[in-house]
Amino acid sequence: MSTPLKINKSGRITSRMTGRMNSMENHPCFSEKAHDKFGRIHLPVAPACNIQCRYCIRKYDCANESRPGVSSRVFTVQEARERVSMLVERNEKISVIGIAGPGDPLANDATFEVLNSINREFPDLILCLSTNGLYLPDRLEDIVRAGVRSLTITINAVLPETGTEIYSWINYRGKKYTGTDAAEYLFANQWRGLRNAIDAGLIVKINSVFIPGVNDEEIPLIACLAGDKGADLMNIIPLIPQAEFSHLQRPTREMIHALREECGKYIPQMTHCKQCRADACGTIGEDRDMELEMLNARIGEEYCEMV
Ligand code: CLF
Ligand code: SF4
Repeated sequence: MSTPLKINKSGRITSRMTGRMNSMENHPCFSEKAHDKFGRIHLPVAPACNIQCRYCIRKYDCANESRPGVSSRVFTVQEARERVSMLVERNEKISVIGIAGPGDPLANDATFEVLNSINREFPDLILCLSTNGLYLPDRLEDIVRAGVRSLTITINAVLPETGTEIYSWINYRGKKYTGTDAAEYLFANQWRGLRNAIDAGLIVKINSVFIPGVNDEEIPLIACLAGDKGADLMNIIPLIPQAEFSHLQRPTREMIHALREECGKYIPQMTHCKQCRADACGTIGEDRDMELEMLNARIGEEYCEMV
């Protein structure tokens, strides 16, 4: 069941579709026009992951690297709530609260506690999740109930054989899988989750990590399938050579540009991604240190109490 365009008697687009359009227009990642007008806060409440990508190194005490999978520390649910309350009031540009790790949001129950709580307190903020998709079919109802409006699924391959080169293992419903079994479960859930999320009215982006010599030939196929199923946007992310892929080259700008050109035939391409940290805060590319922002907010409050 796809989301119908709902138009009322006076010709106005209503309900869920208006929500979708607002979410797209005011989201700094989904809309290039919005990327310097609006900002986002990533809440690092999700340290655990349910799969192992061969390019991933997670760090929970890292101040000086700027890439996905790192954060200064992991927040408790209470800390995450406090930060949103304080920082949103001080920064009118924040339109999105996202959970993007440092692990997989759907492998951590704290994700849902935080989302439910923020949705109750700030229903106008766009809630955003980024996931590998393994648990998407299982948790979609919870995601929708928590008020999430935008979703990113990282899909790196279509063929299970390619999947074995990218993923060491997955852990699904208490069982560990490796090889093509792991890839088959993961891919089936990613595509099913994608279709269900679109049907549920979420705006959906696909992230694909461009791993030269491993999945470059499959990325256009991902673009074609995702576009065909109704995903809104694709973000081709150049590999950061590390972990088991430390011997590979990061793709050049020209390589990325050529692949985006090809994939753009099937689905709109994102070109302004900055591969953010799991605790990013502010506008894309002009991140602030969230702890420093909190300190300033507290000093400001104390000053107001004194005068
Ligand atoms: Fe964060 Fe991702 Fe939501 Fe954006 S980031 S969870 S969709 S609010 Fe954006 Fe950062 Fe690129 Fe991600 S620039 S890494 S695409
Ligand atoms: Fe790392 Fe994300 Fe892959 Fe998990 S899904 S291993 S957090 S890159």
